[in-house]
Amino acid sequence: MDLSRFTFRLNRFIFGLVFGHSVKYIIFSSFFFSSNQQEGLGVTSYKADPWCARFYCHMLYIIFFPQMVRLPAGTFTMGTDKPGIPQDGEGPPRRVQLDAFHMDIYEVSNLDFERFVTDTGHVTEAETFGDSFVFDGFISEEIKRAIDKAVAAAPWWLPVKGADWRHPEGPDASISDRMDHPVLHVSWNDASAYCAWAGKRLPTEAEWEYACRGGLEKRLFPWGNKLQPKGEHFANLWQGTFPSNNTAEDGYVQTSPVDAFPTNGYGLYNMVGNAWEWTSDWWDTRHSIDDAYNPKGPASGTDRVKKGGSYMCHKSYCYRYRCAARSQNTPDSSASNLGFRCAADAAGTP
Ligand SMILES: [Ca+2]
Ligand SMILES: [Ca+2]
Repeated sequence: MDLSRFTFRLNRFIFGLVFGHSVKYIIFSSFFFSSNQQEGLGVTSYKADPWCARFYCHMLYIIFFPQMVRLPAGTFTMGTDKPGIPQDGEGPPRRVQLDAFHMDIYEVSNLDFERFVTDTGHVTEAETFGDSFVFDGFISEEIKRAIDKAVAAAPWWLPVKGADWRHPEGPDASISDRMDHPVLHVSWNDASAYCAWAGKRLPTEAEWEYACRGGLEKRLFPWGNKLQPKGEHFANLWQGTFPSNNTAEDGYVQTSPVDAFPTNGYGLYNMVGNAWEWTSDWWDTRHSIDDAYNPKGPASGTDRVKKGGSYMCHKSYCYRYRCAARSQNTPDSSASNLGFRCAADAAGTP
């Protein structure tokens, strides 16, 4: 463990003792700098306001709760020669070289997204369309009675009127006790708008997979090849029988806080499981086996790539909580298990 990661964890531990988990978010985010303008990586510009203390509080926040890590330049094997789901285009394996870049440590949380919406007035596509897809096991009977259509290939997905990021299971749901959970029901377009506001961008699929692997080469998961080392859970997935029985042995029936479960070797949380994460690439299942340098995916397409699987993934039907695994949705799609995190260029670094 390097010094910066040790300091980060020590600081989190001390503040965890002083402040409750959600209280620290309220104190450091909502109150002190809820009106701050973000530029660059969110630390470079501040609105003039009478709260000059905000500047120092923001700096403290950045020091004690850093939001991004710098991943070193490197070459890695993207994809796999042992695809779990071959039709997804998990192979062939190919050598990919990347420049250094920054990656969000956490999935973007409801609290993060609320700051964005407060600052910009952004209306998500789910809100514009008036509905979004929700797993039927989480929908109240009252709302379920009003739904008359489902997805033939996946009947557990139901379009729920009034489901959006503030109401993940429908209009009678709330996120008030889930502000540190990943934001859901955000389309690729919404996610791109958030990252642009934060002075960032969505990661390419190659960057996401490189980040997922955490410095390990040709492993299934961010932490190695064994799903549960020493019987411990390293990600928020589905235990039991999908879709009828969720035993939640990992502690969570639905999403978990964005800082739950151990980090990978790059200090990143929940790269697999919890919420699916959008990437900037267009979807295609055919890949060149040639070596690539900072690849950005196909020039065009109809769907965007998402990575990492979610709290709904079980090996029996969605063995996609592996770094090489991938899936896709149209850029205006949203659902109750799909979120994102942002990346940024590391200017001046090789
Ligand atoms: Ca779970
Ligand atoms: Ca995730």
